[in-house]
Amino acid sequence: TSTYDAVVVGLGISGSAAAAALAARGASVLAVDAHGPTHRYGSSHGESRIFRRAYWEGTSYLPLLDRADRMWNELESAHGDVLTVRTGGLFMGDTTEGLVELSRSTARAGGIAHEIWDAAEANARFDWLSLGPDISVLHEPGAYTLLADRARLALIDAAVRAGAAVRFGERALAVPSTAEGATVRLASGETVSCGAVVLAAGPWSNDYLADELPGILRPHRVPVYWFRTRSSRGNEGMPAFVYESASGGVVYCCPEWGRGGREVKIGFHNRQQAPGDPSDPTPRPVGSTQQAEIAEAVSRFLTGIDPEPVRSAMCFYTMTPDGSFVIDRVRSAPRLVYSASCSGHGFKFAPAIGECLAQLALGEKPDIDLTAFARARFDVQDLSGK
Ligand code: PYC
Repeated sequence: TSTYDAVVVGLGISGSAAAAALAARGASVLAVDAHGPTHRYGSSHGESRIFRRAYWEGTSYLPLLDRADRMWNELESAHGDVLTVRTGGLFMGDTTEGLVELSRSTARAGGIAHEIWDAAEANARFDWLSLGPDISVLHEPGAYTLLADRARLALIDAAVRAGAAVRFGERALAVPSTAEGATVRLASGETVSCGAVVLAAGPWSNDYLADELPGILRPHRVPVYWFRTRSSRGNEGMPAFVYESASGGVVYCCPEWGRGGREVKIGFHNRQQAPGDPSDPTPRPVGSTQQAEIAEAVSRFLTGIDPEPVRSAMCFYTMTPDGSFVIDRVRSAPRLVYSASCSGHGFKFAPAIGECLAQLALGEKPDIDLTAFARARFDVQDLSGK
């Protein structure tokens, strides 16, 4: 039996970051993923993600965001290749309440540089935008786009350079643990012993944590679309953005760096699709009603974008009841630590979450207070549906 200080289960963005953080601390690490290095069945694949700090979801995320921001920059310098594109970000919506007002309140509380524009000003600055007069805009110049696949591979690279062993196509079947350590039974037949297990299994988290988080984690398949810009300048100068319409739809957009700089990725952030079963990785075609809905949203305010999507894909959002994260230790098995789900907005936090997981696994107190993300907040609710 091989022995490690820690085994990481899942090499999505959080597990990759945890493996890098553990190895950087000198721990011996094995990290496994059931699929290949660039598989597209989970939640971490694709070209781009938004990094933003004027977080409408609340100020409790700011310490993790600040730390993640610093760590993305350090990773990019150490890796020596482009991992971020400095696009800035626009957050748009109804003037009186909602996403813009909440983003503004976090920006003020966190001292985050921002400007508030009216629709006419935003429309004048960006010829692809045609906002109605009731829409206000928060511009966060420091927001950016993360090159998602590259960033994840850079973390895996950092983990390997620091001594981590990484295995793809290797499923962890079970993770029994004691007070002193844990065992990981692998599908290849090997059993590995370790001081702690980091569970970062994204939509597969219920395979390991169903007793710890009964009924709490709900994986949903969410469609993502790519559209072409109409301008000969492509997506040059386009910020990442999120738009909340009065009817409640929240649409996000990332300019895509590759494919000649002509495409943008767009999707609904808050539309819950049918729950999805991550044990079946067969790609699902996106339904025509869903395509029509997103095309309608695009044609409403994005006059510089052709409303016919050129491609689509599926991604998993693993939702918790409050749309936040769960980062904790298993109550009855403290040698098992986890980041179980990020409700569709966790990618940007990954280096900071990975560092917290590494600290928990090594028995240290995380530098960042994780109380807001603790499992205990669900104790008063019976979510099991039994
Ligand atoms: O957190 O900004 C975000 C986001 C956009 C799409 C999915 N998550």
